Amino acid sequence: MTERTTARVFDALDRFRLEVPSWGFGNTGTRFGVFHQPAAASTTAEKLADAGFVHALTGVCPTVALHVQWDLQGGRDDVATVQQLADQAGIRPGSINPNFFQDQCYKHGSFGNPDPAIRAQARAHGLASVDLATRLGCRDLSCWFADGSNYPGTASIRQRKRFFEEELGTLHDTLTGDQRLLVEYKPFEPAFYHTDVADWGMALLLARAAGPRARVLVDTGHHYQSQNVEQIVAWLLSEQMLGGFHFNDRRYADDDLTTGSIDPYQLFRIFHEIRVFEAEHGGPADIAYMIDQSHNLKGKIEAMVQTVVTAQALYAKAALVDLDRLVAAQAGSRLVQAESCLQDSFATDVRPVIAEWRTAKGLPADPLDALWQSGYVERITAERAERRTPHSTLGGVRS
Ligand code: RM4
Ligand code: MN
Ligand code: MN
Repeated sequence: MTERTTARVFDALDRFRLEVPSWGFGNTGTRFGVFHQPAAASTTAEKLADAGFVHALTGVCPTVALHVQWDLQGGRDDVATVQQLADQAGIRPGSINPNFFQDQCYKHGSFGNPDPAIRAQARAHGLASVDLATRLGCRDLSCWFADGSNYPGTASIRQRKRFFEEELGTLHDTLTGDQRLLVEYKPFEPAFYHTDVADWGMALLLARAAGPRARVLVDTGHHYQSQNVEQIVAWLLSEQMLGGFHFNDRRYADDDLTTGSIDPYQLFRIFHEIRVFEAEHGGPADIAYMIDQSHNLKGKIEAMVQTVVTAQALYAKAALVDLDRLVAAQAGSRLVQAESCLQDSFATDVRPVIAEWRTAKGLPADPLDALWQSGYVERITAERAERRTPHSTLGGVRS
């Protein structure tokens, strides 16, 4: 590796930070069952401790996404404790994820619900979530809506769109400082006929209607098969509307598998689009990189560290693309030369230089190996085995 490539990778890794989800450390599964892991976290304290350990091993995960439903059930009363637990774990609260989907009242939707009383309930929860974000010093409110319908004719699609515009606007207007409202989309599940925020176009229009602090959140698993996700990313960048990501991989639907496990080239291509945009704009894009995964079979912490290491490698590979050569090849329609720019970088083994970067930062050169050597999982397994109560999310279903 030349000095120039090493410098590029070092530069890229210096900038790249990833947020881990608190819910990725608890017992979660599929709609068919949850295989309980004795080391899984069952309290917010345990989730934050595990997230802190991931940060200690990798050095790039200083924040943890919190779910109001699972981590801040006591609302304001929980703020001091959560803050203190995060301090102890050496991390900070990151994005705040309100619950617009799990309560019984949301059977027919939250912001899209035809019943004004339920919309008001969802509104109050949204506003309370912004208040929690403010108290915890969090920037992003990440909103995902399960809203939709299962049968044709059962819901007024345009009326629900209007309700969403109104409610998101109200939520948006309570944001302060540099806070942002992130609107996540998902094509189906739990709704199977129509979903109110089904794709990036709908999320974009709703975010625009909400106000200038709203952006789109791209969950990489929330697309139809074979959809070109990097094109969506490129378009959102060009519209200045890309707010962040939920990374995970998938083979079929919203599988929430570890990032890069099925199609690492896709995440590389996404990172490439971002890098080209940043190169053209002469500075970093304002993007929150977050993980949204559910590890049913792999060890929770192991899967999280593996995800971080994989994402870093793909980000570093994307930083190696020779943009001058690429631009020239594109301009001359030299297709194979242009394509090779991407493929050469993707094929480069960046692991040694990433290990060097980690060592230079005083981090373990191989975070997964450091995890295996640390005895951490064995220790928490013993500590947690006794007082285990299964943590069930989405009633056992996680998506
Ligand atoms: C959704 C989506 C959201 C997550 C919920 C629980 O599929 O990915 O980000 O909060 O699941
Ligand atoms: Mn998500
Ligand atoms: Mn999902």
